[in-house]
Amino acid sequence: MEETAISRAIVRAYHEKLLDRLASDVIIVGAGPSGMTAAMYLARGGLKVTLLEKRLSPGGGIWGGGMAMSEAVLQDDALTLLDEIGIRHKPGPEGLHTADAMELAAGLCLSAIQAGVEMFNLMTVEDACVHQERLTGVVANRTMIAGALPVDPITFSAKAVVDATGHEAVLVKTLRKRGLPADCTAAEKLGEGPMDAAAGEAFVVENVCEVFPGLWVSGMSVCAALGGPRMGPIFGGMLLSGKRVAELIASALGD
Ligand code: 48F
Repeated sequence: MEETAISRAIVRAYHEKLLDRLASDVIIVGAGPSGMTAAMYLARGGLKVTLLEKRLSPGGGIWGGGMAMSEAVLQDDALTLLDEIGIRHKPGPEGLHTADAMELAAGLCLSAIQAGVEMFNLMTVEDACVHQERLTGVVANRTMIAGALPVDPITFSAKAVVDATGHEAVLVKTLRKRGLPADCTAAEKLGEGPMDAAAGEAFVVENVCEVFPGLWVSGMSVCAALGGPRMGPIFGGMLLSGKRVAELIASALGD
């Protein structure tokens, strides 16, 4: 076997995938719990879903649980979703439940990919494409290049984009920096509030929305975009927020 055959296999497979995914139905930015859940449900619904993640490993904040103790805490509402994708859980104190953080991160990742999601890691989204006051895609670069070298990014287009970048709310901040949307009071409140676990968990599900034409927020980005409270290391709201954004987008694209 020639070594170049190995290289040829990588280059061909990767670039076929990349070429195919320059245009998608939905782009999810950020492979945390909310982004992977949203991606999985949208792909299960038959949409072409591409997920861009800046780090090497998908999973976002799941891996470290709380203070690097790798257990994910979840509430009753999230158990059906865990059961659906085969992630085991145990009863914990005061009506809460725990799941192994590694199993949750890996299980969500596998379920999303097996549903048809194409994930690109080491891909940092740094800007948005906006045409006639609608978000039409994202601008991305290799994480190793972004901000480090004078190399231009490339673009990915989609009918709908989800900012699932967690506390960073990268796309929301990018638009806001440019004064978009001009009439959005929500954007003026950018930045999450102090910790209130119960209120924060409800907020990330109830306030999932299209913050700018073509751009939805899910997970912690909802709080960062709309001024909701942070909630610390509890993950049920993130999963349910991802599911909610998938429902809203499926319905919007179906109209
Ligand atoms: O932070 P993250 O896990 O977001 P989430 O899905 O869940 C939040 C919880 O983990 C945790 C919590 C609340 O206290 O329970 O914080 O809302 O995942 C966000 C993902 O987005 C990636 C980042 O590496 C992470 O995997 N990300 C961030 N910025 C970019 C990005 C970017 N510019 N381009 C691509 N990916």
